[in-house]
Amino acid sequence: MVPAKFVTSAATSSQFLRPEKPMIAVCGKSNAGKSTLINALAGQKKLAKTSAEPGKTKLVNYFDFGNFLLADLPGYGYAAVSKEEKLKWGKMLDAFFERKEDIAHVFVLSDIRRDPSEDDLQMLSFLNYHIVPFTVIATKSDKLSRMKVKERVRAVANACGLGEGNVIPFSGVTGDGKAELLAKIGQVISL
Ligand SMILES: Nc1nc2c(ncn2[C@@H]2O[C@H](COP(=O)(O)OP(=O)(O)O)[C@@H](O)[C@H]2O)c(=O)[nH]1
Ligand SMILES: [Mg+2]
Repeated sequence: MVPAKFVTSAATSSQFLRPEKPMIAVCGKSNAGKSTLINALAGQKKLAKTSAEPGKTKLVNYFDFGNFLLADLPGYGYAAVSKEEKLKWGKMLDAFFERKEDIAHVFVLSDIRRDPSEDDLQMLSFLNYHIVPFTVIATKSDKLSRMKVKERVRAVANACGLGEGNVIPFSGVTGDGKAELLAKIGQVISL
């Protein structure tokens, strides 16, 4: 695999890329582990910025992985932003998903230790409604024992109304789930 590269950031919908290869969008609450997942897939520590300070990414950041693109979406559901800013985000996400012909798949990230938030569930019903294919990634699996991971995958799947096979446990720290994620990406880009 060629090294993944940062392509560009979009601050407004007019700056969204028109991808010429399959694009997978990565979304989820601020702090869910989006940037960490992108770095883990790329095998680079600092491709996407990771931060302990949630809510910082307000841009759509595009990364080129050779045969596909990843779009790192602004995190939703961070309480400490103004109403005005939340509206702006909502509009940006709406505009992004409006171009669903540009989106091959969506990874919806959610911390494995928590049940999906209202925002996560809203995102999933939005994707269902617009018939955009997605996979839920249960992040930070290294925080739990193997047994707990299985238990939580079932719980997250249940809460999302999905089968267990549609929830992939993942850790950017140990690499748990990376093979499954790559297999999923392989499926998506071969379609
Ligand atoms: N233990 C552990 N921490 C993680 C993992 N993924 C992310 N984090 C931590 O969670 C915080 C937010 O991660 P980040 O990737 O920036 O989340 P983003 O806001 O969704 O992009 C950071 O402190 C990360 O180090 C993981 O798989 N395991
Ligand atoms: Mg991020």
